[in-house]
Amino acid sequence: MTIQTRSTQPFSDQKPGTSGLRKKVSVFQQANYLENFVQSIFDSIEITPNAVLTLGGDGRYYNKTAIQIIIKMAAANGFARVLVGQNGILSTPAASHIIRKYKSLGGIILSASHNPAGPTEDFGIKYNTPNGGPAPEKITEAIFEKSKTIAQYKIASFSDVDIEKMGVTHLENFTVEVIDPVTDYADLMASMFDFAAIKTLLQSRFQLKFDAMYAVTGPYAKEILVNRLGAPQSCLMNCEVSETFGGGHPDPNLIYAHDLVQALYATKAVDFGAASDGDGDRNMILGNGFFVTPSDSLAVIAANATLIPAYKQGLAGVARSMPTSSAVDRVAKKLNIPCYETPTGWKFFGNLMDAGAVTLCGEESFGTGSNHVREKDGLWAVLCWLNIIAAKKMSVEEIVNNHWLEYGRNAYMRHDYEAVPTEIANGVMAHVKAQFATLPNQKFGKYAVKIVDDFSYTDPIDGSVSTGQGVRILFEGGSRIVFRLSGTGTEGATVRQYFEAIYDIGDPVDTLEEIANLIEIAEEICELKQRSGRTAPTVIT
Ligand code: G16
Repeated sequence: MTIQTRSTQPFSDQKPGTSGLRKKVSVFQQANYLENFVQSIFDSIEITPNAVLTLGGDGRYYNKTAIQIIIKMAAANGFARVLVGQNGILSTPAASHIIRKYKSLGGIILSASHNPAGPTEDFGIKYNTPNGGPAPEKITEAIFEKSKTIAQYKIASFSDVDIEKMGVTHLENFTVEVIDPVTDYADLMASMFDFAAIKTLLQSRFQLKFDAMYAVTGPYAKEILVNRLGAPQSCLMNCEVSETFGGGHPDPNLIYAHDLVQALYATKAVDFGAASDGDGDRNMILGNGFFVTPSDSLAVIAANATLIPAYKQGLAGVARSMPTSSAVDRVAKKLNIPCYETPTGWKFFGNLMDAGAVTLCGEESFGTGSNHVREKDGLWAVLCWLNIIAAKKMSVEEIVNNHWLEYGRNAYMRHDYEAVPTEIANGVMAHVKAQFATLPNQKFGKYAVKIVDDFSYTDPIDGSVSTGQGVRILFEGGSRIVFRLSGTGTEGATVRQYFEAIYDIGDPVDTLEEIANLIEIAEEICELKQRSGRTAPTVIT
């Protein structure tokens, strides 16, 4: 094979966000754009002899083109072997598992997660380290620095590798192995959960619906839920992977997973519903006519973890991102285990899991996971719930209501204002920060501000510090408002507002009123509607 060194010019916009580099497909299609970023990754790591690269994505438009380019660049940059999912498919949690299982030097995952797919929509790329998790900030910063000065990249010339057929292609001392994307992951799930109990549940009158939103989890759900657990084929909704995700927005929430919501709210027949996102790491859990907030889902899984074979010895600790409600903190307190509060971004959980400090982690943004991989894991969360339901023999609603009776309740809501012009969004955040000196002790009706800060985090394992991770306004009694700019949007800025109201055991509960009060106070403090001219959030979850 011939290796070419091609000249290139840097692009100024290759700073990885919360979860890698996400841009419109047309941006990635610019000459050398993808190549520059991939070379910047390869220049930021040490490629050892015999190094293996895991490669795959969520099946969205441009995946296959990108995979052929990356295979050729991996060959030119000294990798010995690339493991690529058949048809370029690997869900994010499955990629994490493959990286770990086959001791890869790292992985490249091609996905823009829950963002829509297609020629005019989004594409994304991120690098995961040998632990299977997203690269930590010191590596993503190094990649960004390299991208600013890159002058050349290396690429091998050979014909495209057939990634539709499983098998091995040898190109001199470089090998490409096209692997089954599902089996290893399905085997891992079978080793963790009580499949016999779940099988009995699914073969009873219990009805399940799983919505893959035309994205990557379709084949995984089919293998696990239908082939291995015996659920009827009719439990699968939108399970054919399409390059455009069926023209939809594969974000598993009450707005975008409307087919599933309809199935669970329109009839009494369906007991349990779940959806996953573009790359299979997010999840939404529904009971009949009942929505489980992601924060509550994490708390319920933590409280019942010992019912699941993989966690029967108990949990080492738990972690949640800062904007996630503190429902899981209550469980940790009762179990007498540590609970860590990290910035938004799954990468912050990696060190804690590697050090054995935590077993379960979760985020309000529909992400839940454990130390079985180093990514959040949508189908794993679905299996946690099925295992817990099978063991407790209760409905989703009963499980959550009993949880609130035992631990108290954290009412929660998030408002997203998407595609806000960047200067306006920055102005809103600056306006809030300008009030840091005056807000403490200020009263908004019955709500007295206790603490205001811009969240910063010192990693307890390696001591690295991350600042500017979101503004927290904490009221006497524990209610909170958080303001953050999203790190995953691809158009303008997304401003997120998070609201949490605390009810202790026995408190009278009026979640709607408390959250409505916090929403009003938030606008008074940040003036987002006033400054942007928006009248309502784009998405409410
Ligand atoms: C990514 C990260 C998550 C984060 C989410 C939202 O998820 O992995 O940790 O919570 O983005 O981040 P932001 O609020 O900055 O938009 P995914 O599923 O998009 O990879």
